[in-house]
Amino acid sequence: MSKVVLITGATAGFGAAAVRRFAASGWRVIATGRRTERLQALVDELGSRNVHAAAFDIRDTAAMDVALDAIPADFRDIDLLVNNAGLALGTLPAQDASLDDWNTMIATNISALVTLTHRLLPKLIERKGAIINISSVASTYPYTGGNVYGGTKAFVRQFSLGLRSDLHGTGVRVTSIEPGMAETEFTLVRTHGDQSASDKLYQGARPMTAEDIADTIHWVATLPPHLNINRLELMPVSQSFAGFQVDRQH
Ligand code: NDP
Ligand code: 8X3
Repeated sequence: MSKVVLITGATAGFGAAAVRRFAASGWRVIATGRRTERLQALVDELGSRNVHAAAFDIRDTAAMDVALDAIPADFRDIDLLVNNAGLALGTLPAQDASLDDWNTMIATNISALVTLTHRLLPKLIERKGAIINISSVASTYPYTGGNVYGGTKAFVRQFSLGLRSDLHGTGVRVTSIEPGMAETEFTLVRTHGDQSASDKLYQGARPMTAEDIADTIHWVATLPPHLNINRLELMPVSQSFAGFQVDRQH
């Protein structure tokens, strides 16, 4: 019987590419996200024997539980959880940022991720499975306007390392993948729908692609079971680090 992966945030970007990558190598995939029509398009493209669509807002724990209870028998033995759903909202410095945006990021990137992980841990332990969490380079390198987004991704990285420790002896593997700039709908969402801002950021920058990250997730997941990648940071060649800033006015 082929393995089963549950991928959150499967309606776009890394998640949609990961659904295709895992389905192509024979995994059965539970694809989640809010946009039902996009999930259905994946089922139509890849087949209902290979993909089960579970549409819910990941911040809604009751809806999550209904969706988990409705997973068909063929997809219930989950071997891998890919916690990918997430978002950045806004690029303003903390003093000008929206508190609603901050709370949405915390609810999605942290609270929903830990809730789903908690729900699936018994099954993942039973299966000697794996968890791959999508963090970000923003978890390590601060930048102006990254405030709460970077904080949520630092949580994801540290939670991943903590899980490794707690799951010692269970055979469950845990990885934090920390990508830099990749062209997806990420910037469109971050700018509240400003397509020109998104196009401008990626234009000429040779960003990573969703497929680059999907291949990386798939590679981590298919390593021999005695190997654990703890953290994996990757960037496009065109992106690197900037220096500190110094204020000479005050
Ligand atoms: P996209 O915006 O293309 O995809 C985000 C996915 O998250 C969508 O499928 C969306 O589904 C889902 N999602 C967001 N909010 C919710 C919600 N409330 N309930 C259910 N699903 C939700 O972005 P990426 O593919 O780029 O991002 C994937 C992950 O990678 C995120 O965690 C992001 O922070 C991280 N990341 C992205 C980088 C980049 O440069 N692109 C770099 C580093 C990390 P829907 O809207 O249908 O619900
Ligand atoms: C997304 C990468 O550099 O925009 O997590 O924060 S970055």
